[in-house]
Amino acid sequence: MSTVLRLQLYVYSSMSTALRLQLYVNSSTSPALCQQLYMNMLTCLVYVMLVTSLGDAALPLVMTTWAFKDAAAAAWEALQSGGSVLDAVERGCGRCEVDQCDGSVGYGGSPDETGETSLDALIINGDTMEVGAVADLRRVKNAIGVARAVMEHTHHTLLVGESASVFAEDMGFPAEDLTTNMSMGIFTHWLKGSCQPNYRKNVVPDAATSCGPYRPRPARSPRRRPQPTDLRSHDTIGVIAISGKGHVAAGTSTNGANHKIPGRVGDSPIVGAGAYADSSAGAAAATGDGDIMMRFLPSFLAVELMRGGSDPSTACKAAISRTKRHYPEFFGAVICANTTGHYGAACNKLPGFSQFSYMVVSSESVRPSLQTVDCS
Ligand code: SD4
Repeated sequence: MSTVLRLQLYVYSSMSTALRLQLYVNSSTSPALCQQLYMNMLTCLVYVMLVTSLGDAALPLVMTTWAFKDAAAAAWEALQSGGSVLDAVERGCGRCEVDQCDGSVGYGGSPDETGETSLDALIINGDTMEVGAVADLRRVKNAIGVARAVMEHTHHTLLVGESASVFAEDMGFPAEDLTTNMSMGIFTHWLKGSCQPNYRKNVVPDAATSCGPYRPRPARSPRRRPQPTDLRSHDTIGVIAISGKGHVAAGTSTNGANHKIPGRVGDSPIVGAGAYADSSAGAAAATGDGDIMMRFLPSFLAVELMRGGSDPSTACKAAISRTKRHYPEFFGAVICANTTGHYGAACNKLPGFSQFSYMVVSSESVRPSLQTVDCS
């Protein structure tokens, strides 16, 4: 057979496998058959392009919520220097704790009703399903480090409040004042403004106009107060790290919500809410209104959907839609990645929040690249 044309097409799919399409044509092949073969090949190509367009896919992969570039770089650097995915998550979150990312991670942000900053953090090992978390942590800056210490030096999953701080000090974390001029300024401004906004409802004096102390309001039908509106300025860091061998880890760190009631714990340190990872499926992390989002375990839901075959964007969207069904006005976003290195994100569209930014680093990009997704 005299080959007159051999057309080869290699397509590298997202799963790090190469697809090779070859078309052999010889002089006895009829033009009609040639055309048919060529069309078939094009169809194949379109199919593969569709599959690969679900998001760039390359491992290892690091993803963070928001435009936290330095945190993404720190996580990536940890992987590149031989660290584990847990190291990457810890380094990424830890970077934001030091940098006080957006004022909503680490010390000196989100003063509570008494002016104090407290921290929430979580880390999860998707290989072993070990989890360490701290909530309402006081006096200790490195919340993600303490979360990891809970995972590695206890059989518990979550430590909270003063006892978590004592645990941290015992583990060698320095005790420091988390208050800064900035957090004090936010707090005094809030006090001067009659403690508006706040998270109280059905109390006397009326929480919509006055500071506390509050008592329950003796009313027959509790009045539903709308969710405080200008409490969106909080941007938790969530980090997902997936190694070249498919080890998956995730974590979060945040100082929660401005003017929260002391003792309040958000979604970030709650496994399945703030983050989730399972090396047999993928990982997800959430940011936004934790009081609402934690009721729906969006990270767990997204990972389970990816396990069932959903692509990461679809899984993230479904996690957002589940919450939205009950709370159409909630503020939130989710990032998702599966074990093949596909990733995606989704967010709930609100006035003033139509796009969500997140960072991605992979063996393809090497430097953190800013990605955005349109909210819906
Ligand atoms: C919380 N989810 O404590 C955190 C805050 C946050 O973007 O993510 N803001 O509710």
